[in-house]
Amino acid sequence: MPHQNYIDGQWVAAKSGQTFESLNPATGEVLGTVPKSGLQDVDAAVEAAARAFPKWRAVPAPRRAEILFRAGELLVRRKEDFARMVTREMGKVIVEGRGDVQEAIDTTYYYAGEGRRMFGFTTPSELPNKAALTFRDPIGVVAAITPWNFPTAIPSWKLMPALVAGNTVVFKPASDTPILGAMLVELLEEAGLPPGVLNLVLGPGGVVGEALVKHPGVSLVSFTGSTASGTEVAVEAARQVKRVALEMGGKNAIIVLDDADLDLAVEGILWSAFGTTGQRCTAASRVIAHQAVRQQLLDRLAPRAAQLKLGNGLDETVNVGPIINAAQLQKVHGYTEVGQREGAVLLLGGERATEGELSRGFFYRPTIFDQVRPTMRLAQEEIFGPTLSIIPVRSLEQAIEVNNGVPYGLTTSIYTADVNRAFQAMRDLTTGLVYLNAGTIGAESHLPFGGTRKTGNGHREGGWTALDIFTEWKTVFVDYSGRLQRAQIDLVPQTGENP
Ligand code: UN1
Repeated sequence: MPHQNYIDGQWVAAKSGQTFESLNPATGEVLGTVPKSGLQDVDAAVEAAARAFPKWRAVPAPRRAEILFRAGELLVRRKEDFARMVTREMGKVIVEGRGDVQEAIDTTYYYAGEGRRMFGFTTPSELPNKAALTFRDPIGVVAAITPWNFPTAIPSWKLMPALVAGNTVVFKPASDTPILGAMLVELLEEAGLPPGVLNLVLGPGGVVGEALVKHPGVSLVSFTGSTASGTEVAVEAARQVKRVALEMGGKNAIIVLDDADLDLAVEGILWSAFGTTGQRCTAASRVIAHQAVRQQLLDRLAPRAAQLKLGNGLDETVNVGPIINAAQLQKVHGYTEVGQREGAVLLLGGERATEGELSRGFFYRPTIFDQVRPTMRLAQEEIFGPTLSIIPVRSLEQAIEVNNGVPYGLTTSIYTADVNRAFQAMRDLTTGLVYLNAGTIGAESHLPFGGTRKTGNGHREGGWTALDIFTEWKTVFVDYSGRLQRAQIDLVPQTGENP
């Protein structure tokens, strides 16, 4: 089935007529052909979004929200179809495919609800007979540039708050998961979005993404992807004083203290390190283990990791799906070589899995390195694959220092039964998310999501905080005194009488 761009309410091919294929990373199967768009397609989409903006911003937010509620209902009904496509196009196992879609459903309903909230503030004025109030205004045309690892959830984090707030959008999904991008747009069209309000341009990030970021008609770029690409986005956006919200890399850790419930910690580590084949910004790629329990932990963890079943995620018995593509597989294996060169001890995996059907896909064995030092590249750089480093430490303080001593700051987990140490950790861990006695993944759509340091640029997606990305404050003063009143100058005496 050919998929197309969606511009100004029409499904259209790329102006150049060029196409590319979307592949199943588990099997190599061609899932469909999609437009390989260029600058002209981006121009047409941005122009359509700009034309639609004045009308869309004038629609009352509760009415905009009704379209989102309908989209949420449609997604509930089609959850299984979407989930199966998530598994086929992205590779994650089917339970996680369902989770991805559920997160999009939750997010869609949440922002539909915002249509009847989007609270502003009112506050007293310093002058009599004067009111002060604030409104959230939409910003304009939003470019939503999204990654392949959560092909429905992450687009929903951007599209839903942007739309409910009255912006119009040009959506550029990752070129590894274009069909899911098109499916999501089809669903929103069916839910009733007017032409031009949401536009889809498929194609490579280096062309389409870059053109969107550079386009003077785009007022806000919301980007999730690598820190390298996000930095380019920020530099270009700065030149044009565009609003920009970035969600980028992670190097998340699970801290296991000497009083931890080790069985519970093992479950959290397996899920966080090898779930989604480690391809989450929230994946755990470090375990910072107290020396007193490190060996016991490894004795329980390694055999369990070795038993994880690799394969096509549509098979419900499979635990770990493929890596997204050949380049990522190469990168992940490159880090195995880096770790060995740096002198870390390879305990498990470290190679491609090619037996039987696996040879058709990009499979890599769950990999564990022990005796990793915090300064090694293995312990500092984002890998985005099923590679876990065990870093021994001797105290909570050292664990916190190691945790915080990386360029990223998305999520941390700590296993301990000691309430004093738990609160100390909550205070001193400098990541955007912290989990107590749970792994590093599991963020919920109605709470702020984002990270410190090079993980982001200070914004938080999810929850009410995403509205700060997709709106700007307008402060309004209403003077109903009928005379000139000068702020800061006409000081009213505290007796209550006007001067
Ligand atoms: C991501 O890793 O890119 O907490 C997003 C989680 C998910 C979202 C992850 N709810 O892992």
